[in-house]
Amino acid sequence: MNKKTVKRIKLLILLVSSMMLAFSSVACQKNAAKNDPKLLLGFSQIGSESAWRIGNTNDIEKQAENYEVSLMLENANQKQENQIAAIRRFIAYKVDVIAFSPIVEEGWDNVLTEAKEAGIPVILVDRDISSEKEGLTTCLIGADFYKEGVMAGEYLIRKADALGLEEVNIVEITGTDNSTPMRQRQAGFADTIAADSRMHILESIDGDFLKSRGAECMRSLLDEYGEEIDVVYSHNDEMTLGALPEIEKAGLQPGKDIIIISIDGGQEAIDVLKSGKINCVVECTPKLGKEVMETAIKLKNGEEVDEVIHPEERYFSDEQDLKYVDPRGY
Ligand code: GYE
Repeated sequence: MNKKTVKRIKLLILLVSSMMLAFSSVACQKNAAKNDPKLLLGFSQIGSESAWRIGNTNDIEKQAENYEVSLMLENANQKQENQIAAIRRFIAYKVDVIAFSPIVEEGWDNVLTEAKEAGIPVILVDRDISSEKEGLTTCLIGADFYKEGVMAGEYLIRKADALGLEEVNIVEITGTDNSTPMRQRQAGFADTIAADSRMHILESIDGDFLKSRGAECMRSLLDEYGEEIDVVYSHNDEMTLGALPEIEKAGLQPGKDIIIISIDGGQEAIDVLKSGKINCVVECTPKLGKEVMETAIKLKNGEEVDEVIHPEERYFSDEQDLKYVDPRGY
């Protein structure tokens, strides 16, 4: 090899190695961008029992995308044990923040203590927990269910006045036993009608927020009380939509022979309200995703968050002009 060739080979080696270096640094940068720590949020959803719940899941997914949050979403199919297992997986995975909608209020102390010990903040979405222990969760983002019950009760008092009713016999189809919306929708309604001596609750029966259970409950209530029933107060649209055909099968007209009051305000219930078979629907919005993402980001950054965030809610009823109700989106 002459000197020239050796020089050329050296140059080539230099060129190739510098190209390799440049290439690997680009690769490195790419990798860094890919692993750029996005907030990792574990969310345990209750299930898919209602249009409300499906709307809530969709909104959380949509807002996670908007806020560029990596979402680990787990659906518990209506079982508390599945939610507990999901939260344990989130802890093992070392997510930045855990959010969950507790199906019932009791029974979370152990798993939430584990989350606390792992230093992972927990956001309650939609429903609350009940615990003797302090500091297991950071905040609650969900509706004021007590106020929803109050709105339902106030509507009924106005309706009874308008119709000049002297006795008002009510049957109540309640949501999942021991869940926050069940407890508070019941309490808000009961407290509101308590001072009105016309009002009597004949029976409260557990419909578990399910359409099929709403139908079953209505059949058994009709068997028991028949035409004595003046009002059905149902804790969600799904159960209401299950109950209505049963009332019709019994030869009664919902909305006329029986006053129907529902909660959620999904599109299907609003359409039925417009047709006159439901009298009042109290709104409960499932669109909690934006607040959840903003709160999770604050928690990751170690910022203060509000302890309770309640969305604004209203009611729709046969006292109003319903022509201009916006599409509900759930
Ligand atoms: O009303 C019902 C759903 O927790 C507010 O759960 C929620 C309730 C909602 O299944 O439809």
